[in-house]
Amino acid sequence: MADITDKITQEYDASQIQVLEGLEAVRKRPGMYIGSTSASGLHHLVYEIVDNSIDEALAGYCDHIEVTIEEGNIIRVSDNGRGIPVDIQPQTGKSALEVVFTVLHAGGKFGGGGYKVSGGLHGVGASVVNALSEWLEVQVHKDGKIHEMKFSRGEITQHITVTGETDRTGTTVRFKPDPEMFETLEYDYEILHKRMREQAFLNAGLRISITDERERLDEDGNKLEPIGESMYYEGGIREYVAYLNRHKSALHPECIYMSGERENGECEIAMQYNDGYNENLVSFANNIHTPEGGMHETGFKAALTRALNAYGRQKNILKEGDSISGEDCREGLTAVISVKLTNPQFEGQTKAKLGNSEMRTLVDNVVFDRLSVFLEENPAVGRIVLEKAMTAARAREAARKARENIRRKNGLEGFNMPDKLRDCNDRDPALTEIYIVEGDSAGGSATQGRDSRFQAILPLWGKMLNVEKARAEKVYGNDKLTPVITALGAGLGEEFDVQKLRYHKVIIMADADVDGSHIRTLLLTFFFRFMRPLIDEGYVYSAIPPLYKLTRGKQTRVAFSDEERDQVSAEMRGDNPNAKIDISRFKGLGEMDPHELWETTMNPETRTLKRITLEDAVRADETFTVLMGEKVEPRKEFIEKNAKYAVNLDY
Ligand code: TSJ
Repeated sequence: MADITDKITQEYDASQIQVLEGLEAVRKRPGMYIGSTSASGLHHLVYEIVDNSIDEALAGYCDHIEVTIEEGNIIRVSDNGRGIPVDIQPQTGKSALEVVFTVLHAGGKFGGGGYKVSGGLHGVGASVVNALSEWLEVQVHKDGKIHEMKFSRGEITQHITVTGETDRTGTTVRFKPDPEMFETLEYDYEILHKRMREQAFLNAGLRISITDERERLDEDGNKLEPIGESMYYEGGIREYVAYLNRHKSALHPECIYMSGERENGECEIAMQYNDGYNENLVSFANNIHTPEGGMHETGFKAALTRALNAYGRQKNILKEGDSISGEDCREGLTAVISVKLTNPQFEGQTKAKLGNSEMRTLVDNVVFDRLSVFLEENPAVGRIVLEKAMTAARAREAARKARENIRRKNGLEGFNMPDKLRDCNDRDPALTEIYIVEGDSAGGSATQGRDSRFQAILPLWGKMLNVEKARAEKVYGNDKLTPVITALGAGLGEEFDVQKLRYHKVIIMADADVDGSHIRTLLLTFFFRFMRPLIDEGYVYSAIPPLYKLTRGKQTRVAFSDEERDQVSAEMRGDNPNAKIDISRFKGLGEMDPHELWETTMNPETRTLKRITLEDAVRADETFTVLMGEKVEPRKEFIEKNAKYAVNLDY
């Protein structure tokens, strides 16, 4: 008897040690498991938990998930699934519930059955979340009872306990991220909301609700109601496409939906054209966003081009010698591609690209077959789509001719710099920078204040072109943007070549007011759409001019925020509480003298630059679409909503 007890205790100890070593590894190198310990990692914890409930929904046992941000940045996730099994399993002497939260990569391995594609992908993260939480508690409603278990930093603090009776089933997890592990603990409702909406779109018929219960006060200090939204999309990715096109004018009322499956996976595609010129492809593999594309996108593009060319020829819409390229076929197209497969291979720098070539074949076959049938059955839509692609093809040809013209006029490439450009002396792009400055007077100060060895100045003035409505060839002829294109020297659109870039820092310098943020939005949108590698490779910056100037006698200092103003003012006052400190607000860059501008905003030793991220550019592009797009309603709404925050349009 003693022997047996001993043996069990020993085995238990051994597995217990493994468990602790596993979770210790997570706490030692959290970045390995959740990417980072910044805000992104913090939000990742929620996705890891929610993914488990989504798997339960995919298995067909759960149709509602609730996500709540509680006071104190505690997260609660609740579902109405079967409830994690709580009975002790003979092989391990542990419950599935305990294993899920204490063993690394345990999820998805137990239970059996379930959805064939979800295995091994989701549900691996509960123990990671547990290890990185100051505390975590889980409640399982199952078999008429409420079962509860608690943990702290991955270690059990309360074994499974029955705390009451229930007439429903489901799982609820609450956790508080560990302050010892994360740089920030503040959850961003918008980030979680966006992710939950995306998941609701991807899982048709699943309701996902999100609530932010944290206290919020209005200007008068009164408590505001909690915010939240319950999201349920019967139409799944069809509704996703409609949502992505919500600020655009669609060319055909219904989106085109296609789906199909093979033994190794399944795919769903929804697409709809709008009257704009941008391509908006959003793809997923096993509900995971793949912003870098991959095989499923490749298959889609190839089949779309083939199907449209074949249809155009067959119906004699495309004449002898006419052809439409892949890009022509995707002008003004919004599409969502979602594939599900057993063994997804995620590749690329950010593991955001799907490598499985069988998904190319699957999506290609499904799209070519289903789209051909659709066009045959909907000739009115077929004609509209073909016309759109043919117009794009003609525009592209015109743009090519315009580019050749410009080249011929300029003679050899690289000479003929814009009149307004005050170039620098150094010619090595790696060492030089260009300031694109709003307004002639600020341009003057910048030209006088700069270090002309490595800093070039290009002033822009007047109203910029509305890029949303403009095609490439108009951009070429535009007198505001041509100097930017010529000064950067790397071309435009498909021909943009970052190797030819003449400066490795492209710095937008505009006022911190509404006009300034408009110029920034315009330039970022332009770069995003026509010089994308410039953004992707991190060459674009925003200069940060100061907001305040503080003077005490002969001493002058500046401040970049209200807090800094107060702090600097206190420092300048020192021990002399009666000192008179004059505080003035800079009204604009044009108001600063060249020396001030150099010291505060241009001198690499003392300035602050904000590097523009892809996210900043996407945000600018969205703002731009709303502000300048064809649709009046969203624009009015946006301006009304943001009127009092106009200054925050700043990127
Ligand atoms: F993983 C987790 F603990 F973080 C978590 C799991 C968190 C949340 C909010 C929910 C869940 C979860 C797990 N919801 N539903 C389930 N389902 C199961 O674990 C389950 C239930 C029954 C059976 C069965 O075969 O009877 C199998 C499984 C996998």
